[in-house]
Amino acid sequence: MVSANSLDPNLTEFDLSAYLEERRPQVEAALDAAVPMQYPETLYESMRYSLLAGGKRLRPILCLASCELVGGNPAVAMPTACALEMIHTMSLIHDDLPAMDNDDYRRGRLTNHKVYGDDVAILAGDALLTYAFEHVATATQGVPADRVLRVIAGLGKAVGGEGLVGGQIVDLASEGNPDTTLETLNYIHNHKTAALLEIAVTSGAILAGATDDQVQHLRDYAQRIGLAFQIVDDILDITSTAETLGKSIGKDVAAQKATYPSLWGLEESRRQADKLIDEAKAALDSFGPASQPLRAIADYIVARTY
Ligand code: GRG
Repeated sequence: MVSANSLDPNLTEFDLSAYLEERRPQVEAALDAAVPMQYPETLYESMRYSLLAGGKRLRPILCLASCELVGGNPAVAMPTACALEMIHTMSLIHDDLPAMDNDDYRRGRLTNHKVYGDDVAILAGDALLTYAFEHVATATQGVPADRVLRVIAGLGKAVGGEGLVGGQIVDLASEGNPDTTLETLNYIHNHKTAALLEIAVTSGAILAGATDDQVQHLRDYAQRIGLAFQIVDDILDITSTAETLGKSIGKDVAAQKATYPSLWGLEESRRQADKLIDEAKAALDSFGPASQPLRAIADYIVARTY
């Protein structure tokens, strides 16, 4: 159990494990149904290999939680939740390619290109990325079209040159440069990691008809958990094991990549992550007790071990 509201000890405890145990199978089933096996089998097998390989499903769960937070039925956000996981998965497939991070393991199993080859892995990523947008546009039901358009535009921005792709290219350019500044490191992770978490949180609320004010509070929350998530990722790359994480560890040091612990040390990195999580939860104050799931997820982000 985690304390749902660190600012108000009178709020009841929130059982995040039970919440995640309820949500994750819903997301798994929706993903399985959204990308069924079909011709050409090699392509769909490769897409499903990575999409249905587990993972925390954090982005879809954040999207469903923010939809519910502003009074929406989470079912209307499920196609967007699935699209977020499709985009996240494709970014992992491409990130693991020999031309990028060259990783052999992800989510506890061989990486996509190790099983299907680079050519198929690139195409599986492309197909997941494009289908994500199609899926939001065609499968979202019972939501005014202008909200769906806002979500599609937001996803495009989060993924392209002003989002994941922009962050990745600066990351690649910084490899081997131990003098990378904090400003550049923040640019990389605000784009590579926080941008997708931001649209995950705001999209669910937009679909449910959130006000601009509510969306802004959620954006403030998401940007902070996004950076905290990456700081913890960097810490775990040093302190955890490949077995626990399901992927190679210590690669940042080997590639001479600047990380938060390399700039700040482990203790200060933990302190900064905790501070961001406190700020993220404070951004939810105006939502009251309904924000318990998002508060608990923020706590989970710093407490997680994988
Ligand atoms: C998006 C068009 C497009 C291309 C890809 C390769 C690339 C451009 C971007 C890299 C993005 C990337 C891999 C960022 C790292 C984000 C991150 C912290 C991933 C780990 O997320 P978890 O821990 O993973 O939520 P699970 O497996 O639990 O889902």
